[in-house]
Amino acid sequence: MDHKPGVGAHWPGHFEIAVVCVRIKKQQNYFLLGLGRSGIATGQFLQAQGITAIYAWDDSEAARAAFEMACPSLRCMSFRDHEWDPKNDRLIVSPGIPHAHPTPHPFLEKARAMKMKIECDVELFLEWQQDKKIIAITGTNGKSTTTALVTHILQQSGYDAVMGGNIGVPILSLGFHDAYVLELSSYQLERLYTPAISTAGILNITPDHLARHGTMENYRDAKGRIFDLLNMNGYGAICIDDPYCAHIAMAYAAKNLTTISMVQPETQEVDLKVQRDGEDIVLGEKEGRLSFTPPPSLLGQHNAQNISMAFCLLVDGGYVSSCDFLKGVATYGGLAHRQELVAHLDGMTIINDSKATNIISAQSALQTYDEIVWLVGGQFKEEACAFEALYPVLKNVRHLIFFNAGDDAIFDTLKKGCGRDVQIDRVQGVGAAVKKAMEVGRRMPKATLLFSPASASFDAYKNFEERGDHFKACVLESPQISGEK
Ligand code: UMA
Ligand code: ADP
Repeated sequence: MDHKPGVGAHWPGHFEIAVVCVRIKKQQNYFLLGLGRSGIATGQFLQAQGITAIYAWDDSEAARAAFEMACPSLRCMSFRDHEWDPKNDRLIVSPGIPHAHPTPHPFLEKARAMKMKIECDVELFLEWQQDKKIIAITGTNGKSTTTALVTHILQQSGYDAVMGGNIGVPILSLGFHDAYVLELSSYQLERLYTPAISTAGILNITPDHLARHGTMENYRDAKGRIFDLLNMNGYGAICIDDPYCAHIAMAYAAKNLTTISMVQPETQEVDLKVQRDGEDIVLGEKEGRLSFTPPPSLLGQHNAQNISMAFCLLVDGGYVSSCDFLKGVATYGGLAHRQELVAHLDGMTIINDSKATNIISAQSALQTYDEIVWLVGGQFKEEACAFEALYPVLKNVRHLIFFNAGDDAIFDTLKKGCGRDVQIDRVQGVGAAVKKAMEVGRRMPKATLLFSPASASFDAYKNFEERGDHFKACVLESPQISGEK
């Protein structure tokens, strides 16, 4: 175990820069495409490394202006006429800008034709901090929860640990620390090359982001790349309960991997079996098994998966003892917008699960509660027939409030899956849905008002955070609750 005291200083002006500069190649030209959060952090980081050959572009004028404000000595310029030189030019691209599907960005199409490698900000981080403890987590659902949980346990156990990446904090903005916990998306993973990760985990893989990856196989392979990025002594863990993860576990059998399962497959050997005993979680077999009650912030079968992954990464990975692990789990407070408790009122429990941006994440919320008033709607990503996957958990729903005017096929599919005793309403928008839910929830003896939209938020909001904040504001401003928070 490595419990070094924190260095405690951020990179600008700190003496370690002299050491790390060796790794960030100064003689190269850096081209930054996409100047959102990660693009700005990359510009600032490269400047702090003493690099001057930085060229930046974003298709949005507002983003270019914000970048020039954040990096005053840099000016944006289009790369349209640039002739790429793979030896001397590096192309650092925002994770969200496509290079293949659905339509490649024109600069990237040209760059690829000239054999340019497409990298992202995390690649610079892996080169820069390759001697540090780096724990990386991916999966379709549960990445942020597991990343935050792992970071919390490390911090509680005395580590100078920080988290970043897809969780919303550009990793290059974090400065020097002893341990980094990285949430990695498939968008980032396919732009990473340096094997510098100490410990890596894949939680689950279900259909998502198919527009960007083209096929499910491409999406799966992008996720699997996390194990290519393990360093020489690297260790990984993977939950093999879906066919895509089972495939990856086989493909990377030569690596030092622990397999996890919650469904006890008979056909495949697993290293860590996870079971439920009522509310309790039981990790492992009879001998050496660990049994504990999760805190209210980690209820449900899906969180048992997240906790068991954290266990493998931290305890099997040699970072903390089982005892410190349990202490950390017990004090984990949860993240906003992931089955977040908003209020208890008149017997109602009100939950904000705005981060449920696909069917499987909503499914995990629907199976966690009962007597549910379910608020569902937004920019659906999946076809109507895919919503049939929710039929088994609709038994927990007493009242369904569908808040889209369109999407008749999805509405009809959900309606068909609800029992005869389920009330169904259709309204327009989150505000109207909250109003209706508060009315019906109060008349029920013990309702859970569950805002778990099973959709992206981009129809009406900038992101899922803004949507969740709007939901919470509607709840807190409703006549039933204002004045008695
Ligand atoms: N842009 C162009 N041309 C294009 C498309 C985009 O110039 O054709 C520009 C946009 O104008 C924008 C920039 O590219 O200024 C990209 O902005 P962004 O919001 O996509 O990127 P960042 O702000 O750098 O955020 C990225 C991640 N975004 C995506 O992967 C889409 C963030 O993940 C991440 O938290 C952040 O880096 C810090 O590491 C967000 C996300 O939605 C949360 N991730 C997806 C998910 O979780 O499902 C994968
Ligand atoms: P991600 O970062 O992968 O999107 P989050 O931890 O933010 O994952 O959770 C997103 C949504 O998925 C939330 O609605 C949450 O309740 C649900 N969820 C969390 N963990 C899992 C899991 N292991 N399997 C399925 N759904 C999950």
